[in-house]
Amino acid sequence: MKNLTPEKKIDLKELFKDLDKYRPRRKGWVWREHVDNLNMFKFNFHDCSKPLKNSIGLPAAKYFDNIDPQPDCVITSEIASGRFEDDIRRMRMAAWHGADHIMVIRTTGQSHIDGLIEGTPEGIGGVPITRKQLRASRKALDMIEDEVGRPINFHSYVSGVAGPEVAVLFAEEGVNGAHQDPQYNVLYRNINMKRSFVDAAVAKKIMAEAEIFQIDGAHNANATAREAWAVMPELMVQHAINCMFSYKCGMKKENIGLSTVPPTAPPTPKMWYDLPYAVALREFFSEYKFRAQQNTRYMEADMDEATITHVIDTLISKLTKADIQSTITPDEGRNVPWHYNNIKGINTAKQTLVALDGLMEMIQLKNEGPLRDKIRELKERAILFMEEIKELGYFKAVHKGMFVDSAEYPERNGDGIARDPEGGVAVGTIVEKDDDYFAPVCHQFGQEDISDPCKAIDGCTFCRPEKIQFIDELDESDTAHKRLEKKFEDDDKNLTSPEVEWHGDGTVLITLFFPENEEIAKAAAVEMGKKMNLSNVEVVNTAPMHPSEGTLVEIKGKSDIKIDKSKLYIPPKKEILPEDVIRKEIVEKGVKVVAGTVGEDEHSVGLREILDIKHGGVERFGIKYRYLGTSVPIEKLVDSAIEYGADAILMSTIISHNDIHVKSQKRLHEICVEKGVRDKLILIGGGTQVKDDLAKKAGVDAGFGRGTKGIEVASFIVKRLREKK
Ligand code: Z97
Repeated sequence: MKNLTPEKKIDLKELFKDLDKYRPRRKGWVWREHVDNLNMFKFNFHDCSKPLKNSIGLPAAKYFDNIDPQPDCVITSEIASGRFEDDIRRMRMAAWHGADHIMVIRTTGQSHIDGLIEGTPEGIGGVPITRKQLRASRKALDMIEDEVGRPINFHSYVSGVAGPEVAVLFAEEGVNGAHQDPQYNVLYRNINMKRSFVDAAVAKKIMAEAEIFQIDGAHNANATAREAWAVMPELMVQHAINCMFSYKCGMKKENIGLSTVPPTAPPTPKMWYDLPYAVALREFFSEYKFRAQQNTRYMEADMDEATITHVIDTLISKLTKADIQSTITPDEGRNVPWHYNNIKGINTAKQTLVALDGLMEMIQLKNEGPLRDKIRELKERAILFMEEIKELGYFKAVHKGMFVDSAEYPERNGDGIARDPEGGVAVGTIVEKDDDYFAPVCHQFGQEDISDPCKAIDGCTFCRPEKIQFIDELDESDTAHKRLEKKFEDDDKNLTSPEVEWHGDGTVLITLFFPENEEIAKAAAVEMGKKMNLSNVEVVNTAPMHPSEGTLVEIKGKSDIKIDKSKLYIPPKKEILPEDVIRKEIVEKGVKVVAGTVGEDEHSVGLREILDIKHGGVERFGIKYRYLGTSVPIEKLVDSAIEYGADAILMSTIISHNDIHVKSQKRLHEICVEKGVRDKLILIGGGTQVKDDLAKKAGVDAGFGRGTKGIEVASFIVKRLREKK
């Protein structure tokens, strides 16, 4: 496989080639490489890691020499479009923004599938996935990690009654991280609890051998409980059960991660709940890793609200030194995780963590007062909970509905999730091992005292991966190639269309404000979408600004317009010199300009913006100017330039009927020639209708049209002065 280059899209046909021969190049989880005192531009970072080879920095990076510092905490992106062939592009975009943990999540449960189809029922976006999908994703990530210059962890779930088989598949295919928690299966998927723990023991053993990093499922109680903050004590107990069970199955503590979620969201007074909880967890589980995830329980459709909660949650991660910061797409509440929203989530985490660099060197959490009191209280409640469970036994405790009760322990509302130890999916399927039981596979509960159990079959698939059976596609009517036909066709015809998750899905999001109440605004917005020829128009968010004065509405819809790329006019890129270079040369040379609006023209705003320091005009770069005002005779501009010793004339014409702007430019050039100063002066024409090519034809050096920034003019002057030397 060839290396990726930033200018080129990933070649899916090439990616699929020889997949049967692909082998993952490493196993296990990789953390970021911390750098002590990282120097970037004029700044020093204390909590950052090795920078990327290729990346896209935060929007403000352009003011800071385009640096893109990477926090030392792993950043996760959850990708769930349901089509791995489209997800691959999203993974690449995510990696470029700073994600090094790519989690594929699904919208329907793998846990509902009882056995392997081929390889696994592991699904993405509700689609059962195959070895092919895992392999193609991991192979693409190999290339992507080379491109960005940092290892990327690939992650999915080991759950359901097919959990052990899924674990085998993941170990074979180089999956680096996985959720695994038997309590998840019991509580949320109603899998028989005995079966669930036996499966978990097998799965965890395999994961341990493959060094797969594990994340538990305690956070699901936050998402399920009626009052997500009331379950804090029990969550500690859930974490404890899974941590110790995993450790006893052979997992290293550093490969065990607690999945934590700050349980509240504004308008609650978040710090009173979320901070003590996070600190208490850190203290109880100091030997384990922390995967912090933002609160999604209270997220609905407002992107800004979700983002702000994410920032505050990330502050808590920083205060308690989380090892992995998960990011949810802020559109999760709308159930539309789109490409660019994955990136928004990653940027939110990156921006927050970088901004908080060094925070814990400057501040300290108080060891007395309300924080400590709350921590103590939470710990006491958790210990009491654990003691009751120990007395009852876990199975009986679950039977009694002790978990996910909406009251804070020891109070109980009696609405917990109760499961029957003799019920649930796959009940009665545990068979005790015979004394002479023998399984010829490594990393499983076979005959524990045999060192190489797979010798009997001449090697298992862990020892001899060439034995792995690779089936390209299971369902001939729904193959990756078939799904990609439309894309390949568009590529051949040079067509492009908007998308949010799948190639050319045509989805667009439109923001509208109506001076109406919410009901009218919603209905009007849908009508607008239809009149804009969109199909499947749906309101995804409304925000009343006032009960009657106005409502903001966001709609999504589909467009079938395709754009022919070969017919697009793409203006040539303007090469602008860096700010500090412009400033240095201008100050050295003492550049001066004369400026004015010519003809019968009283417009001055545009030209003033190009001149004044306030909005980044040429003055900002050290250019001195003499502004002559409006309706200036062209001759006066030239005389003034001579008298002032100017290097350039900036002549603006806004009114442009009869091509007056072109005529004025021609005149300016001629007067300068007549007065013998044409070689000395740089002549620049500006104005909304001005075009560079026509201006040059008229005899001036450059023309700047609508939307020009001061830096473009300053950069042009510097370049021209260099040529004149
Ligand atoms: C997260 N944002 O990252 P099924 N096992 C455990 C789980 O927590 C989950 C599954 C399996 C969330 C998204 C929520 N967790 C994922 C311990 C799901 C998935 O195939 O959907 O039944 O299992 O944690």
